[in-house]
Amino acid sequence: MPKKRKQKIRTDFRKKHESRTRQTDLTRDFREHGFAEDESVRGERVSGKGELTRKRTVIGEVSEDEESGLAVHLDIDETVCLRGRVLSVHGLQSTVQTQDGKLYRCATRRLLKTLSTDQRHVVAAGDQVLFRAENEDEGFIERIEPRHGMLCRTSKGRQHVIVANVDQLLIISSAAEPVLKPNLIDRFLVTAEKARIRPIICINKIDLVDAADLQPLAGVYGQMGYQVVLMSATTGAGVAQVQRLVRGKESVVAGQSGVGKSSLLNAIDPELGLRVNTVSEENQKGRHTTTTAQLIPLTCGGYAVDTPGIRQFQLWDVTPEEVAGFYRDIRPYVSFCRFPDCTHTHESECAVKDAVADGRLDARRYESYCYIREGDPA
Ligand SMILES: Nc1nc2c(ncn2[C@@H]2O[C@H](COP(=O)(O)OP(=O)(O)OP(=O)(O)O)[C@@H](O)[C@H]2O)c(=O)[nH]1
Ligand SMILES: [Mg+2]
Ligand SMILES: [Zn+2]
Repeated sequence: MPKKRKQKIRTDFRKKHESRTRQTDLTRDFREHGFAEDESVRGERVSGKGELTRKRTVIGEVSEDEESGLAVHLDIDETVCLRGRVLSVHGLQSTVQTQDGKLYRCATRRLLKTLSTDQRHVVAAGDQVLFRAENEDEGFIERIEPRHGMLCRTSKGRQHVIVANVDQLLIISSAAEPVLKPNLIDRFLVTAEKARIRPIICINKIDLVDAADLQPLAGVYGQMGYQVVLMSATTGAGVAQVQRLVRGKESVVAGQSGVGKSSLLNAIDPELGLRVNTVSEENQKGRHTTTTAQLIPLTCGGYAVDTPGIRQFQLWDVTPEEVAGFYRDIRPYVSFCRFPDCTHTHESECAVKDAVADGRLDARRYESYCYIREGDPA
């Protein structure tokens, strides 16, 4: 547990006067990205952190563990509160489930909303919360408990917590329709390494290709110690293996639209009946069928979190210097570079580049490292 100390805190508040102008059409953004917004705003870092200005003093505890999300632990009267888990968030309302399975529709206390300003939404699916019940099925979220295992991305310079408190990340990609994007897998791997969530790489739709063609790629990831599953939600190949991996665990399922995230969950647990949709014939892209992240209890035990497909996945709070450390295959070489601050891009006597040159390091992985380091969108 992180150390806590009770004190008055000067908290950062969202700049109320700073209007966030929407430059593009909302509906179109939603169709293209699954999340209603555009991704064009980029900072000079690999990933953004919001700018904060206004301050206000509140009473609470400061968590010294920066990664837990909300750094302020508010003082509230716990005796009048219920504990619950946020199953999903719809705009200003969250669906919260108590331990005995009751569901409440909850709004969020105002103070919570103004705290911790660099988040896109205050409450995230998967959050453990304390809430005050107003009646049988409605309430107010009073506090969000410190988070672990968060899947985050940058959204208009702010942190978007897609889901909190999960054990593992199922990175779903498809062998075809839509075309396989290994660089996106790498981006999710960086996120998983940073968040210390176990990544599992699932390559779906192997029924559409010759599975032998996928072996080199699967081999590269396997050698780094990552679990790789070649599967097909349609034929059922590999589904039992994924089912064993998710049983009793909390897993978030992420990837582009149309790769088969909801189909995979339906294959694992036919009771779910999640909505799926065909991939567009003209551009081979998904149709953003799933629109909100939601926690789903699995018959085999544990939870899965289905998420909307993301076209671009911009990392949150990763600096260029950190990237190599999140590449398991590059990391072992960095201490052998001539310059201690080597970026492994243009320097001479770079052990990383030498390893690429003589085939010890996969050239595609190195290229994807360079892209991510530059902060280019996937
Ligand atoms: N051939 C083939 N098609 C698949 C497979 N898995 C899923 N599909 C199809 O791919 C399409 C998209 O599947 P979904 O499960 O909706 O994809 P998703 O990743 O949940 O997409 P979003 O919710 O939009 O993010 C559907 O037409 C599925 O039937 C597979 O293993 N093989
Ligand atoms: Mg879906
Ligand atoms: Zn180097």
